[in-house]
This record gives sequence, C-alpha cells and structure tokens, in this order.
Amino acid sequence: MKKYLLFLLICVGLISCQDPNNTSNPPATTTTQKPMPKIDYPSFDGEATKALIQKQVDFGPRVPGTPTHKACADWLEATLKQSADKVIVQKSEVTVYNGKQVPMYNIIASFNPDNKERIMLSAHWDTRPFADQDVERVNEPIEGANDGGSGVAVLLEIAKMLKQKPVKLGVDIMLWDVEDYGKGAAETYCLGSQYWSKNKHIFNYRAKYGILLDMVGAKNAIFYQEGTSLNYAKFVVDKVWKAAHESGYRSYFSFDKADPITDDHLFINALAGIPTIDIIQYDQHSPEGFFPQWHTHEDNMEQISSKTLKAVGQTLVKVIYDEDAR
Ligand code: AHN
Ligand code: ZN
Repeated sequence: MKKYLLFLLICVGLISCQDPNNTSNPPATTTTQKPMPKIDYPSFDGEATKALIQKQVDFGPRVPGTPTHKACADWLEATLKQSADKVIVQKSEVTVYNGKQVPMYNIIASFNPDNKERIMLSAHWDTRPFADQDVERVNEPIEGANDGGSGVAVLLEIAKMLKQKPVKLGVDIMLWDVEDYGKGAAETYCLGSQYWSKNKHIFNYRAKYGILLDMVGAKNAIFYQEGTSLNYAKFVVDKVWKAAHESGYRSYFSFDKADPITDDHLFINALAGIPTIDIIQYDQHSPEGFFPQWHTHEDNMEQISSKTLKAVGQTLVKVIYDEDAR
C-alpha cells in the first residue's frame, strides 16, 4: 500500500513539473520565438446564430428583385450598423443567366476601417429562385436556411462579438448578393462578388486574405479542403484548419481534399487577387456533392445544427483574435 502511495506521489510530482507557462527554463528550440500572448477567446454562441438564420428565413426567400429580398437587405444593413464602425451598401444592377436585370446589394461592414492590416470574411446572402434539385415545385424559390442563411448568421454573430471585444485588426464582413441566380455556365453564378471584384467599394482596397462561408450550418457537416481554396490560398487553408483542430473541432474539419468548385472565392481570387478560401460542405463523393437538401425545399431550419455553427464560428474566433495578436 505504501509503495502505491509513493508511486502516486512521484507521478504527481512529475506532472506538476511540466508547467506549460514555465518561462524560467525554456526549451532551446523556442528561445528565438517571441512569447505567444495569452488570448482570452470569446465563446461563440451557436444557438444565437441559429436564431439569426431563423430571422432571415422569416423574411421569406431572398430572391433578387423581390420585396422580401429588399426587406432583408435593409435589415442586414441596420443590424450590422449596430456593431460595425462603417457599413457600405454597394448597389447596382446585374444581368442574370436569362438576360433579366436584377438589383444587387453587396453589404460591407468594416471594423477599424483605417487599419491597412485587414482580413475579409464573407458569405452570400441571397437565396436561389428555383429548387432545381427537388422533385416537386422545381420553379419555386427555396427557403435557403443553410444555402444563404448560415454563413450570414455566423458573420452577424462575429460582428456582435467584435463590438463586445474589439480588435485592432481591420476586419471587413462582406455579404455578397446574387450568388445563386445561376444556370448553366459557372460565370452566371456569383454576380455580386464578381461585381465587387471589378469595382471595389474603396479605391486600392487590399486584404491579407479572405474566408468565405457557404453552407456551414447543416447537422453532421464535414468541411473538406476544397481545391480552389488550395490552388489560390493554401496558407489560409492551413491556418484555418489548424485553428479548427486547436479549438477542438477536428471532427468537422477534415484534412482530406475535395475537388475545386466555383463559388464567390474563385472570383475574389482570380479577379481581385485576394487569397481567399471557402469553408463549404462539399464532397464530390457524396450523391449531391453539397449537403443532401441542397437546392431543394428541404433546405430549411430542420437541417440546421447549432453545433455545426459553433464549430465554424469558434474556429473563426481563433483565427481573428490570433491574427490580431500577431
Ligand atoms: C455551382 O453550383 C456552380 N457552384 C456552387 C456555388 C453555390 C451554389 N453555393 C451555393 N449555392
Ligand atoms: Zn446554392
């Protein structure tokens, strides 16, 4: 019995010697690195984020050119004005796949607008005018809880957080319009981000990198490292996946690769030259490619998980506050 007690005491002694904050005797390999400041990361609220998706869905479909689209644009602008230092709504008209002209509102909320060190966080806020992956009512608009609502909600919650716990870093939250009015050619998608990439809201706008969110709210989502992101911005993929794993969300962020896709980040990379990745539920081996209810009337609140939203939001929190501490 005494032997066991002695053994236990030795164990406790050894463990207590491994103090991670022990600076009196640092290992030789870390002596040249500057000490990492201890950061108090705010906790990201997945439930509040889910409520922000519900709020968008309650407007009805956010199809460009409809009254519900305009109503939601006004709400997004007003909501972001409560947190951001400056909100710019970039207004124009764009021509969709069938030649029809529709109004476009890109909504851009800036924190620390005078800081030249900036990062860009974005998502599309419009929803698809048709349900072309469904078996019924294929010509009616979808609710777009995940495809449209989820990325926006995460960014609205991030905006609230940046107001509560400010950073010195410049952060731009950009909500793209007319992403999902495409049919056929890839260039018929992402009209809002294409417009911005050719007509920045600020002359000579630059950001170190960008992170796009698309379909980030479904239950059991897995985010693979998507090919376009790897082709243009591998260092951002590495940074974000590392942050996810260090935040405890390795089960959501897989190191496996997925084929390149067309999304807003492609045009931001190719036209604006800002290295940008897409966090998106995409797997070319799955039957639908995207989440199972993609472009159907089942893209509704039932598919949304506050846990998935939390995994994505908390990962962004780590990226933002680490970047600010650099
Ligand atoms: C295409 O379907 C060409 N790209 C996927 C982009 C997308 C659609 N994101 C949301 N809906
Ligand atoms: Zn879509």
